[in-house]
Amino acid sequence: MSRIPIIDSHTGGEPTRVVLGGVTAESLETYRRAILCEPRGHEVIVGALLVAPKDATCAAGVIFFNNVGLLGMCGHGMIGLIITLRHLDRITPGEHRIETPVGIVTATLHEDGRVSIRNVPSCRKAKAVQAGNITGDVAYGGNWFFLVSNHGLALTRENIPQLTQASLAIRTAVHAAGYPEVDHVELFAPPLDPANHSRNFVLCPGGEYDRSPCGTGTSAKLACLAADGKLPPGETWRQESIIGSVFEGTYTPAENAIIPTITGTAFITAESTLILDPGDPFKFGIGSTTEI
Ligand code: PYC
Repeated sequence: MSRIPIIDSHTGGEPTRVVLGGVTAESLETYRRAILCEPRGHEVIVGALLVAPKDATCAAGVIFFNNVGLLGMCGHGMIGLIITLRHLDRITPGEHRIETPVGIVTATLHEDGRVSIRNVPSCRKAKAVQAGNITGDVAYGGNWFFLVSNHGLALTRENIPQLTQASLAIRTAVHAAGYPEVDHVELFAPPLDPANHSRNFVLCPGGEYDRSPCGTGTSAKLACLAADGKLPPGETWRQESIIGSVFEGTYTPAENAIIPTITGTAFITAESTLILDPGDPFKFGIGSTTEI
C-alpha cells in the first residue's frame, strides 16, 4: 500500500489539496491523477506538493498541479497552502516567502486569518487580439490568460456549461491566432454585488472552471487595467467569481510589469491519508494509464 498524507482546504469555493509526503517532485507525475482525480477526488482540485525550498530565505517550496499537468503559480492554492501551514502550526501571522517554479511569492498571513499574496511580476503581452469572432487581451499573472469582456454571455451559475463550451472554443481560436501559451480563458461582466468591480468566469487548463475569482487571473486582469490606465497603483479592485466569492487586488508598478497583491481567505475541509492499494484497478485515478 502507498500512503499519501494530505490536507484539503477551499479558497472562495475552489479546493486545494496540500500533499505533505509520500511523493517527491520526481515521482509527482506518477501520482498526480491518483491524488486529485476520481475516485479519491475531483477534476477541479488543485494539488500543492510541499518541497524543500532551494532558497534558504523561503519558508517552503511548492509545486502546484492539476488534472492535466503542472501550474506555474496558483493564487487560490497559495492562500490555501498558507492556511494549511498555519493549521499545522508551521507558521504564525506575518510574512512568509514561498518558492514556486515561476518565482518567489511573499504571502502575508493576517491576524484575522486573511492571506495576501504578493505575486510574481505580471504583464499584458498583447491587446485586442482577434481570436475567431472574439477580441481579447493576452496577459500573464503567474499563468497565461486570454481576457474577454465582449462575449455576449450571461455570467450566471446556470450558464456554467455554456460558459465552459464557449471558453473552450475561444481557447482553440486563441491558439490558432498564435498564442499557444494561453491555457486559461477569463470572461468578465459587471458584478452582481455592487460592492465589487467585476465578475468573472475562469476556464482552467483541464476544462474545469475556477470556483474562486482566480488569483493569477485577477493578477492578469490588474496588469490589463494598469496598462489601460484604468486602475491607479494602490487602489483596490474587488473581483467576484462565478459563485460570488471575492478576491481583493492591488498593484505596485514594476519595469514593464506590475507586482499584484491578491487577498482572500481559505478554510480547512479535511485531514486525511490517501491509500493506493496495489490491487485497485483505479489506484492511479479513473482514465489514468500510469503503472509502476
Ligand atoms: O487562483 O491562480 C489561481 C488559480 C489558477 C487555477 C485555479 N486557480
